[in-house]
Amino acid sequence: MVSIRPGPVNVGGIQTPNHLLLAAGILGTTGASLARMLSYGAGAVVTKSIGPEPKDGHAGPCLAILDDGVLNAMGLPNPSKDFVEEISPLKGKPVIASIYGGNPEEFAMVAEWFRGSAAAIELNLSCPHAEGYGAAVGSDPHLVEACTLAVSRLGMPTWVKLTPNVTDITAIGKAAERGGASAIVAINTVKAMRISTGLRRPVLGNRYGGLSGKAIFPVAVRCVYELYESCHIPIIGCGGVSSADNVLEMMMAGAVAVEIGSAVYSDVRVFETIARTLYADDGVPAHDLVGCAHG
Ligand code: RRO
Repeated sequence: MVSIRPGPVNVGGIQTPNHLLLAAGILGTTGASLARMLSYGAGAVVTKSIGPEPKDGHAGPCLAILDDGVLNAMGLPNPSKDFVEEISPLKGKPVIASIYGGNPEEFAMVAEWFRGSAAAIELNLSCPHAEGYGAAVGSDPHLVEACTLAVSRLGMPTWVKLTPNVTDITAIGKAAERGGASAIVAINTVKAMRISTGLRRPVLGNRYGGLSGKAIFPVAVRCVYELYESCHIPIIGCGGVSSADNVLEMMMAGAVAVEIGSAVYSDVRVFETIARTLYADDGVPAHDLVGCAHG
């Protein structure tokens, strides 16, 4: 397996010590858990998504652990503006605030709360089960462009996390680019469901949820590959990454870095585990690999 030379990386307008970032929604609800993931080798950490009003989330069950993935319908639970104080001790660290809103004004308002405390903003335009939010907004290129512009014009590095649950993800990526995004994050979870044959009912309280983990890695690679062919801004690969070889594959598809989520459930030190095989002082520069699978 090829190795990468270690060293600082510029990821969508922020400096990180490596290519391995913590994805939104995993251990991102407290400043302490985010600090812990940084101390365990995450190059940057993304918070749980924060919105304009506090939200309790969907009725349970909210999570189902499957053979090759995780199905969730948390329902955007978050404390809204109070979360700003939660991450204030991490000021100056590579913390990215994931935010959601129902329109450009709400996105701009929530992003503004994090000015000075977050290194970048990640727009959640992709949660698959949030009425009026997430993919409900992020499937419309005009809304994606407008929401992205409302945040990018504030002057903070602006990442846009895309849904795979659309016919043409490149149309959404290009809309984010037109809106001034510094980077695209691909992908959020894949809309999915399971039914308990014993209970004859859907497993999740919300019936539908989002699938993450190893099962969606090929979908994520396909989306990164397509976006690389159509967009000119950096792409951060996300979805089922769980090994150093997965990181290389994402880079070859076109990702400059990756976000890791579900793999943290089975190895809380997955960043160090992956880094041990991914990096070597005599490795190749990462930029030699980014997009190299394109002909
Ligand atoms: O909170 C959730 O249910 C959730 C979010 Br915000 C998201 O972006 N993706 C997902 O699968 N679940």
